[in-house]
Amino acid sequence: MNAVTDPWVRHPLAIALLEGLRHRPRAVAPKYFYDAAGSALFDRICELPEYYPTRTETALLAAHAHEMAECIGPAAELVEYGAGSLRKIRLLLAALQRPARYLPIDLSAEHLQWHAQQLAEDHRDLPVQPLVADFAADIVLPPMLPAARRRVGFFPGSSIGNFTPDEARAFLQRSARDLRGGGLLIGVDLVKDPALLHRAYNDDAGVTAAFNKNLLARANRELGANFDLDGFHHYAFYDPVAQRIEMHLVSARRQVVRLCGESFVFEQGETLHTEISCKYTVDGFRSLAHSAGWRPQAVWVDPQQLFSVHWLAAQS
Ligand code: AVI
Repeated sequence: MNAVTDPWVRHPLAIALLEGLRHRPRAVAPKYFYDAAGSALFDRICELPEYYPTRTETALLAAHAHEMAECIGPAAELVEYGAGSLRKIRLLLAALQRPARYLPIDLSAEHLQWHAQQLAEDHRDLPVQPLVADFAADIVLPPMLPAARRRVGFFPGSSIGNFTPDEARAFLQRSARDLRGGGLLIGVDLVKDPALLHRAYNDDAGVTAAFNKNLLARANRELGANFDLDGFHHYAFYDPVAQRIEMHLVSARRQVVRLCGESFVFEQGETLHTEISCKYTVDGFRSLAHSAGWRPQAVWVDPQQLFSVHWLAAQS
């Protein structure tokens, strides 16, 4: 089909999937998991007994919110990257002095608008301005409000792990530029026993599998593709050398999938790589942040050393 008449030419998921399926090994970026259904599945993952990051980070935020608020300072404008369901910011807001504005950024428009409205209703004095944007690339933030003293980023959940270390450095460089004069409070999952990591991405209830397959379900819903969800297996493993989880969809048999007018053959066992989730040591993350132009300062780690929250100060 010609590029001008191709109806999919402006659909980001179509562009990413077509590109990802044409190349070997086949891969697509994890940001495409998050339509409304994917965001809801991710919320369920966060509640799973096997998925320790959410409850561990939430406990760190709850226990140290006042120390974190001291680092952030009064009258700060908060920019949350990948805000999701806006749960963790509530713990910080309870401790912050006169926050000037809250700018949650997410790709999932519906999910973001709904949760932003709920939060605004619970914090009537706080201007809440949601931004539907992809922070994997440059974003344009509105000018700072006159009442704001500094701009501070909040990036919880170890979503930084879904970038390769090079992409993570590029994100940290962009955020250092956007948040100049302020800081970044960021959650980072730690290197640990591979068995514990394996369980976190292979839960008994199959929610992570459904989240992974939602990518295919989304292609069927939005692009009229004909992926057979039972024809692909969820496959997630920890690579202790690369210190990362890899998540794949593995074809259960030889099959042909139609997508946007093109046919794609999947051999039995062929994979579509859907996500990486990099794990860091505390020192490894601090040196990555330093190399991106931040000054790493306080770090909070739980007693079992599962998860870390870092306060990075921007160069002024
Ligand atoms: C959003 N992100 C940090 C999650 C993670 O752990 O990498 C996404 C996820 N994938 C499977 N389970 C959770």
